[in-house]
Amino acid sequence: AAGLPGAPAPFDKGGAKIALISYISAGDFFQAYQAGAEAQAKALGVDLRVFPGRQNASEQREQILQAINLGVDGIVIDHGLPESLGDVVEQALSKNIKVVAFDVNLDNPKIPQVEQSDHWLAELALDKAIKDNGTAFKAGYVYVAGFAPLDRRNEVWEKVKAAHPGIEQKAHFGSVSDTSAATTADQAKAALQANPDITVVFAPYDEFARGVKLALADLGRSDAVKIYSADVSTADIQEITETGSPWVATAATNPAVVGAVSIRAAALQIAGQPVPPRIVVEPLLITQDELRTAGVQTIEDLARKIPAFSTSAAVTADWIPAPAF
Ligand code: SR1
Repeated sequence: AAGLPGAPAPFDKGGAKIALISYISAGDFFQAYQAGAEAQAKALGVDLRVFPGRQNASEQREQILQAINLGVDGIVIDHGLPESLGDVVEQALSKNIKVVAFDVNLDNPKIPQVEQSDHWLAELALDKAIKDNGTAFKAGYVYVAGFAPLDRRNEVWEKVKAAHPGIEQKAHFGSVSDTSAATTADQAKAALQANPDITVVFAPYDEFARGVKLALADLGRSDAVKIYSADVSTADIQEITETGSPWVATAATNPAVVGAVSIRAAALQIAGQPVPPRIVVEPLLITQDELRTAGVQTIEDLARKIPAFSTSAAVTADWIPAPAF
């Protein structure tokens, strides 16, 4: 790989090696995250080794060991189960491999944590739900415990329910797998049939929202329920803006930016430069009304309307070139 003249070693000569080790690779969010990581790696002349995630904790451990054996300079760990990663991550650190965590709490001061400000993200979506529906409604909630971003969003949901006793959670369901949307759709269908008075669903992961939307379409009830979510992709924008869609708002970052930020955090550490312990990419609220009014059909349209959506000033330096998304 080409070097970056004037950059600190090893980036001046090119060929620094970073492994991206994901727990989940399926779905729009994770594909866009990976694409952003690849774009930033290319701009830095980094040899990026991507290990696909299949929601398999022992496979992810094995991949970390493989990356150590490959002699990588850095490892980005994207989601995962902290309890199964601690010892292998320690092995990497002991070999002076720099580690960055995205959305997995490795609870180690040597490992910077990248996140999307999940508390704020949930607040944005839930403030909008309250603005649209008031403070008394029957809700469905899609949540799977054990994933750091979902656990953080859940803290906000619990606070909102405590602050507004008129918000009654009638059903809780959800599934994270390589078929999250389809499995969640089956669960949502049963929950919505059993609780026909649900008018709002908080589904803070786009695969969840897609599943709930599918269930409502199957039940012929898309006009009776509103969905508030997290995440955005071109496919999501199409589902949100289509005629009669119950998916009315989402709070999201650009996942490609989060991927790029994760690589920059690893690169800065490899170059021996400081990185803060918590690196946050700020989300924004995206509503169905705004998307339709502005004629936004794709992520690229969104980035053109809101330039801040495609950049982040987090963990950058003048020697780090901007990625081309
Ligand atoms: C299963 S965790 C899914 C979430 O991870 C990322 O933080 C995305 O925002 C997605 O909602």
